[in-house]
Formats: sequence, C-alpha cells, structure tokens
Amino acid sequence: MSESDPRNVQILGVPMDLGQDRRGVDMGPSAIRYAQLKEVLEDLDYSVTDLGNVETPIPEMVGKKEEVRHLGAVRDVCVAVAERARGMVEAGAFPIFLGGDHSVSIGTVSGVAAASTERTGVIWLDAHADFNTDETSPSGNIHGMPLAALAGVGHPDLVDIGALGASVSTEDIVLIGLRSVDLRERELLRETGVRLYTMKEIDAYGVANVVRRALKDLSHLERVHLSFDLDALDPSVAPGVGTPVRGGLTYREAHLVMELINESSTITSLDVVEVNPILDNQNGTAELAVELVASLMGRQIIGLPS
Ligand SMILES: [Mn+2]
Repeated sequence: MSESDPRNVQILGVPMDLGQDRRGVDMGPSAIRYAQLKEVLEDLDYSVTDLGNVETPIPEMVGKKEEVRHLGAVRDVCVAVAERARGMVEAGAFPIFLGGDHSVSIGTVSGVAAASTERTGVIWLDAHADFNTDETSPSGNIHGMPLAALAGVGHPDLVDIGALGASVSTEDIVLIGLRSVDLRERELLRETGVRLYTMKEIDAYGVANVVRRALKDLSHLERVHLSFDLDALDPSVAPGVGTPVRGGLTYREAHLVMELINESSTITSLDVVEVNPILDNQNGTAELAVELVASLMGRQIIGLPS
C-alpha cells in the first residue's frame, strides 16, 4: 500500500440505475462531470484523476424475474465497484464515487472498508435511511437497502459484497437529514441502535449542533466515508434527484454541513449519488453537488484552502 495523500483525488463513476424504477440517475456521473467537478477540485489545489466509469448494464439487458429487483446485476456491479474502491484507497488516493442510485454505495463503502485494517465509519446524508432489507422493503428496490446491507443486515448477496458479513459496525454509522422512513425499516433501525439525526433534530437544535454531535459520535475513528445522497437537500434547491422528499436541508444548511465536516478533517472517501438530470432544471442539481463537494474539500468564503 502506498502512502495515503489526501490531496490526490481519484474519481470513479458508477452509472447504475438498477436499484430503483425511475430512469435518469444513470446520467448522474455525466452531469456532475459536466458541472466541472475535476476543475473545481483542481482550483482547490488537488491533483485529480478521473478513472472513468464502471461498466454497468442497463435495465433493458437485465432479467425482470428476480424477487429483489435486479439483485444479480446490482450485486455484480457492486462487487466490481468494491474492487475498484479498494484499489483507490490502496493507491493512497481520496476516492470520490459518482452515482448512480444509492445501491452503488454497497460497493463503494464495502470496498474502502476492506482496504484498511482500521474500522471505517459512515455518515449517511440522506432523506431516507436506506435501511430496508429484502424482507422489510415495500418496493423491493435495492437503493432503499444499502446501509442495512453494509451494516450486515439483509440479503446475503448484498451483505457479503466486499467482505463476508458487515462492512461497518452499527456504532460507527450516523444518519443525517432523515425525513422519510418506512414502518418496518424504523423497527430495524431501533433494533440496531444506529444513531439518527432527523430533520426534526436539525429544526430543533440547528444544523451546526447536529453535525458537531454526529462528528463526535464518530470521533473514535480515523477513517470515515461520507455517503451523500442529493435528496438530503430540499427539492426546491435540488429538484434533480431520484426520490425527492419535501422538508430537506436548505442551500445554506447544506453548505454549513459540508464546511463543518471539512473542519473536522475526518472524511477519507465520498459518494455523490442520486443526481437525476431528467428531473433537473438546467443541470442545477449537479452544479449544486459540485459546489457542496467543494465546501467539503475545503473551499471557504475567506481564506485559502487549508
Ligand atoms: Mn439514499
């Protein structure tokens, strides 16, 4: 393994839309690249390499008969993604993964976790908990299951990607931005004791307090992956997402989340998922995604990037 250099960024696209039934998130990686992710990071003095996309079948190529929608194909893509993710960490890079629907994170997180002997924590910034299993899911869509699978709960074909069993311990997971949780998913979250910060906590205590508290929850870890679903934002500012839900983070709150996480210097890898250009307005959601990644990576209103 080479020395890790956080200023060396590698980008990998995963244009997969098999984890849900709405089309469009397969174009997420293109939209985010078009919004100049690489150039923006280079302006912040990062050395950036774009590794291109992981090959992903389209729904038309994949059989429809599986009980869990597209399970075999999602698994195959995630296994390939995990392999690439592992290589990016082993190359000493800071990996940024572009989705695709959120099921890609079964591959990204399990891969970065498998690359290190230290435990990897996860901040899941999302309107949804993504903590269903094939047994609790009302829709059967895998993009509602990735976090559970990473925590070792769910279909073995998903849980065992990257490594056998859980890739992340439940005490090393925090969710921020929640506002839409299914009934049985709620029970599962309660049983596992994952820490949750819903929009209610953000409204009641303020986004800065919530983020500081969440960072403290993970302060025992050297490695933390941020899985950023654009639907954490309110659809009024981020309309181009896979599954919009009202009542999300404002533009300013989202920037503050990223700036505070940046100050903590804890993030070692990142997903940017669920951008859907078909539902978007002039690529504004992808542009916002790039702006927020810039805040996460050190862009400040005043002062040089640290
Ligand atoms: Mn999600």
